Amino acid sequence: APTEKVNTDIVTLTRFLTEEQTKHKEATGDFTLLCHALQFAFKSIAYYIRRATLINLTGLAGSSNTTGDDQKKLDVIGNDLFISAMRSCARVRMLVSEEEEEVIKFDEFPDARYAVVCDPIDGSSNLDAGVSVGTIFGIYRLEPGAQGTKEEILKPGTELVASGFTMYGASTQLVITTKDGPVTGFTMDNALGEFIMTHPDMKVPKQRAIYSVNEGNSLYWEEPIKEWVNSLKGSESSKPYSARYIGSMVADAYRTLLYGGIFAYPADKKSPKGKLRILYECAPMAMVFENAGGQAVNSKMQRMLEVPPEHIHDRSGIFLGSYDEVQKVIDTYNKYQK
Ligand code: P6P
Repeated sequence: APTEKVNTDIVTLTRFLTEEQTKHKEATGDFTLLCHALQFAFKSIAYYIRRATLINLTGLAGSSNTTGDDQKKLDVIGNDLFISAMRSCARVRMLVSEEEEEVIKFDEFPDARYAVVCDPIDGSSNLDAGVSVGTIFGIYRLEPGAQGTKEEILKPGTELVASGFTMYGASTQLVITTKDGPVTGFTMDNALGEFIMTHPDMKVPKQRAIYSVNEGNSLYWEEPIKEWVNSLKGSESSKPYSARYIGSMVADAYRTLLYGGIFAYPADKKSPKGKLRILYECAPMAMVFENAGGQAVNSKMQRMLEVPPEHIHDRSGIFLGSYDEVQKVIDTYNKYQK
């Protein structure tokens, strides 16, 4: 009897990283070891999030982070897991985390050549409601002799060597890209405990009538943004767009990457610098979307990847998604610049 067609040539993240390393003759393997530590951090965070309700980890941890948000126990655990994973691979010189006011320097590894920026559990305010949350990360290469000072990490996203995110949703999805490289998606197989390549060479659709923005802020928006959003609501000659807003950046970004459309968190009169962070939210996501054929700009319509942060928790407005959809915002904004 014919045997069931079984794919015996499964590409795991581990195999993908090995294949990537062999493409670079000069590679020392440091980046690969760093990515294995990242992989373990994602697996452990996924494990705790999946069990959070069961072991009642969804309450408040009684402490608050640098920005004063109520810190959930899982925020603390996610941050601690991430820090120990980055320290243990001995390939990271310094780490910037959304949960840490200052840079974390790993002085025990003075010759380590990488810096990592991360938001260990972005969207954590949604955790109790069971909404998908995620980890966003970026990897920079430091100059030889770097001391791990905060000035060394205040770089624009154009200097990222890799970035991506892991979404803890119905399944655990990892999206990763390298500078000028393709965007690759992996899905966690819980039985194997492995990330399996499921989305090779991801491309964001060139256009899609979906917009994702918190219209509760529209009172504070600048005129061009109000006009742009209103233009999406249809007229005699154009069908209205669909509105989709989860309120968790990784979930909104992942849907936008797969289906197309635009995600926006504009800077506004209430938050003149915007809400989302340049280093560990805007820049890593911008590189993913540019490498997938999309665009990412800030509230002045500057290319997001060229905007360096003034300090490690610096914020920015952001418009991210299908090339043509971001272009619509740019074109509307430019009408006001004459
Ligand atoms: P708002 C979650 O708190 C977060 O940092 C992002 O994940 C998300 O995109 C944004 O803030 C949601 O902000 O103001 O719409 O609730």
